[in-house]
Amino acid sequence: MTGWIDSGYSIKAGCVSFWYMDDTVLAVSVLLIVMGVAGIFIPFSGISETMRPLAEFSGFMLALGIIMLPIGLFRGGLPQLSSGKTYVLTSLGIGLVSFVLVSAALQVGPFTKIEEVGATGPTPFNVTVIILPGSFDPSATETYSPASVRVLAGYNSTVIWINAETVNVGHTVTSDQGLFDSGLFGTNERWVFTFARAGIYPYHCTPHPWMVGTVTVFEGPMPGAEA
Ligand SMILES: [Cu+2]
Repeated sequence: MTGWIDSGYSIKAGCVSFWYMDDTVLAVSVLLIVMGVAGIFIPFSGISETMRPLAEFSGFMLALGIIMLPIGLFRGGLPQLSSGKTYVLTSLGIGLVSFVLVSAALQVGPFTKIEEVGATGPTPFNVTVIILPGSFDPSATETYSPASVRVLAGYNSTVIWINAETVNVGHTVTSDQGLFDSGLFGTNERWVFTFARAGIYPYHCTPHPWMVGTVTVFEGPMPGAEA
């Protein structure tokens, strides 16, 4: 035999060819399997999130390739292998097909539903308050922006203050009730604070008392949460 992909002759130059392949079907099936595996592996490995919607289609390609593979391999008849090799190959084939079918039926492994990947609950996000340029000016009407934020404890109760001054000026986020104090943070710097309990938290800037804001924290069920 001259190579693995070698069809048409069962006896060539006195050498019995073990494989009776259909080159085209075999090539297409291998291509489908490679594309299917890649299409499943890449999204779920985290390399590329944008390919995730392709995963289910890739699973279909993989299954089609697995079905076509034996058709391509054994078109001219079953390979003349020793009983031991035939047993191993048959077992591997049945095992692979069973794994794919069972995992597809159970919706596990590479066939996990796309919407079930990642966090199951609502995704927490942060609230940002910008300290506007010119806040250091006593005549400034807008300083903390927005001046009043309403958050839900444990859901979006982490607040980020960003000093967006265009000149070098330090500001603070200081609780009127003495509950928290950022200390001075400069231009383009930020301060982060997470509120754990419900309440109304007025705050101000220590060197610029005209700068005032309020964080109102609520407690309750998370939006979209069950029970
Ligand atoms: Cu200030």
